[in-house]
Amino acid sequence: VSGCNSESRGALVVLEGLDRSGKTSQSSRLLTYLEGLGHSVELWRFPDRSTNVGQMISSYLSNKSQLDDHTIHLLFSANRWEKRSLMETKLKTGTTLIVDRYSYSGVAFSSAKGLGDEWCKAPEIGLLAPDLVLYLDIQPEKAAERGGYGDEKYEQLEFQRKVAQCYQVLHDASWKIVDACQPIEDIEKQLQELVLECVMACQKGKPLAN
Ligand code: T5A
Ligand code: NA
Repeated sequence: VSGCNSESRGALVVLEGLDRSGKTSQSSRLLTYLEGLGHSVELWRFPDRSTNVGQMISSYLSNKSQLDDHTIHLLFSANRWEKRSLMETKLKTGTTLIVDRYSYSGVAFSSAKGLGDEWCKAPEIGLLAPDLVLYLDIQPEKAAERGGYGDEKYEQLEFQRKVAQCYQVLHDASWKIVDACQPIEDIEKQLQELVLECVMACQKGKPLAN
């Protein structure tokens, strides 16, 4: 692990927000930025559609299969659990992970369907806690205008309005809320500062939490 002493660990940085809020665009910019500074860094995303569980999720999202709301919730969670130990290894050996969606998506999208908050949170207990959550804040109406929604399950304005409300009660101390309606480069600059500060704190020994 280049340039790191054995004590220093990577940071777990999560991007959250509504569909079309700009998470994927900003995640790849952050990757380029940190790589440019010589950090060991990887870009991850959930759902991870490459696994068997991920393929079931992908089929559901593209309306090729139907699943009970509880079942799909547990599959999204299982998809994070199947990556947990690799995630811990990467972080402990000094690699920073930029993660496009995580547990907050899991809870916000399922509670927007009417499942209970506590029930939604339960299977997330024991996953690694992010060091920083970057919430890309956009009005559902504005997001819907961007490049148009595709055919995926949740890409509907009425549903995204509910998701936005559900996200609002999930904030915790790890969250930074960024206005996602600014120009891409302005958002990029703000995220760079927040992430760099977080990466430094983790290198200096901020403990990894569940
Ligand atoms: N889900 C996910 C659950 O229900 N439970 C879970 O546990 C998890 C993990 C997965 C779906 O599954 C749900 C949530 C989702 O509905 P996904 O594969 O992550 O979805 O796809 P989306 O989040 O929908 O990804 P999108 O590609 O729609 O949105 P992004 O990544 O937020 O946005 P991005 O960067 O692709 O940008 C969208 C468009 O906007 C433009 C871009 O160029 C692009 O055209 N754009 C901007 N335009 C103007 N100004 C800016 N600042 C812009 N930034 C980007
Ligand atoms: Na995306």
